[in-house]
Amino acid sequence: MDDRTAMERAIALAWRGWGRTAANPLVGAVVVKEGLVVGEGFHAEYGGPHGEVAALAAAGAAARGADLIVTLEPCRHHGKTPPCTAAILRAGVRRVVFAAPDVDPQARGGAEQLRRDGVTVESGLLADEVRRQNALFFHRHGDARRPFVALKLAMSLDGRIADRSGCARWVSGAEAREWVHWLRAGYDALAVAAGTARADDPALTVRGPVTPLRAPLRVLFDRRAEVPLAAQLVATAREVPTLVVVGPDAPADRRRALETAGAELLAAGSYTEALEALWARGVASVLVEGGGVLAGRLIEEDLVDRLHAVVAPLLLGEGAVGAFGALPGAALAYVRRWRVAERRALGDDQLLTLDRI
Ligand code: AOF
Ligand code: ZN
Repeated sequence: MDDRTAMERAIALAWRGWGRTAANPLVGAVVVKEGLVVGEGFHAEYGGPHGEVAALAAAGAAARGADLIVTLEPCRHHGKTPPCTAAILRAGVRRVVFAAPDVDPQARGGAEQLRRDGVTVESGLLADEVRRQNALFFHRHGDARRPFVALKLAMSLDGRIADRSGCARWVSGAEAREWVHWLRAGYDALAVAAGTARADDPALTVRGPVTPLRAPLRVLFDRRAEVPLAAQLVATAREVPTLVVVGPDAPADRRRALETAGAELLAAGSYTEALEALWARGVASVLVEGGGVLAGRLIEEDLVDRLHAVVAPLLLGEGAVGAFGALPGAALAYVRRWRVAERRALGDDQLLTLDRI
């Protein structure tokens, strides 16, 4: 197995930690000796063994003189677990190939350490892919003082998220809907606007292939605090943590009613302010699932880091609900182009994942 194939395998292994590792990164590793895989592993859970350590344990004595291909630079710190650099030395690994350098100030610097100890170290292979895989982790250690914001919209070919009567069940097919549950598992919070809570009455819980280590906080953007108390989000607020972002002049009686129902309230005058408050509360990533007006506003205010468009094979036509609300028109010559991070089929639907450049 060559380095690139091994790194692809390591990236695939790393995804198995999705929903279980936050605030830590997704990390996969493969131990290769004389072209053969002798061990592999991944970081399976926050606080548990790192990907490198899992792979080395699987390889056992075969790791001596072998190459370690790992998605992230090995750590050199004593955190929840001992340094990976020490485990690598102890195992007798000859060469380490990692994709992206670590950015955690406590953990970084492992490459330098390993070189000093006589290990051959190479980096950069498939680094962009690993950065995309760990966008939430890198964002957390960046200087934005707000959560990573992803926007997920299931839309028709003509960019509509609901028909002219407001019905959105279902634009996308079963496979795409299962993927959304997988996606939800990796986020600290899941958000919708009040209009969507009223029209679709979503539960915003994770009911898919991955059970997250911690259930995501549900966030409702409801400036006027007008969500019906019978809406699922409010009615189950005692079982699943729910936060309602209201405007500064939301009626006091409505606010009280939401609090009595078990929701946490946050008053904010703008989306930026709301996101900063969420960040301060420990929310480092939010998946926004609609509706179109909220989506348009977040795009307009340049608050979206990643956009997942699930395009279904249908057209909803005139009068149907647009995916980006009243997003102001832009001149083609100046409009932002997004970077394509992923495109693949989800059943009959097409997933297009775009990252903000
Ligand atoms: C992981 N898993 O596979 C690798 C990590 O608190 P600790 O001790 O688990 O350390 C977390 C830091 O270690 C994390 O922020 C990252 O910088 C580094 N590498 N972490 O959880 C792994 N390789
Ligand atoms: Zn480590």
